[in-house]
Amino acid sequence: MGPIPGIGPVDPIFEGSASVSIGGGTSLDLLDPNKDGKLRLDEVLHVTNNFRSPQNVLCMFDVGVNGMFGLSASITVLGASVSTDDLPFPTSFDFDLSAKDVFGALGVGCDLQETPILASTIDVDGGKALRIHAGAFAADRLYGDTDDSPIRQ
Ligand SMILES: [Ca+2]
Repeated sequence: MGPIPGIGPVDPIFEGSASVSIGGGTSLDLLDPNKDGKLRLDEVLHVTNNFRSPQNVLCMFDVGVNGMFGLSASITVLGASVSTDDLPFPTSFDFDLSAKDVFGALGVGCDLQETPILASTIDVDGGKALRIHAGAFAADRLYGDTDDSPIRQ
């Protein structure tokens, strides 16, 4: 309030403000063990232990929800102010819950072995040969970085 002629500036008797904020979202992610952007049958077989643990298919999908709620208010009466910031408990919170968290709590093991498979044996002309999982066979590593492109400086 501005000054009143003959009296001067006057403080407001009552002043208040309040705001509420609510937000949230969902997410869906598909497990890509070697993070090459493609889901291969070998990766599905590995995650499910050759389908001996079919429940591990649940580990391939990561569904999540998150949200937040916040409340903020302040009141000033005759120069005395009270605000939600003065309260002894939080007035805002957020949460983030994923299917992996739920499955983990339920005992479904989603801790997958992520050791790269660096080489494998193959049959060649009636014998065995060692194939290094590099270059065109990099995807056979299943886990770890499969990008064999040259490092650019
Ligand atoms: Ca992949």
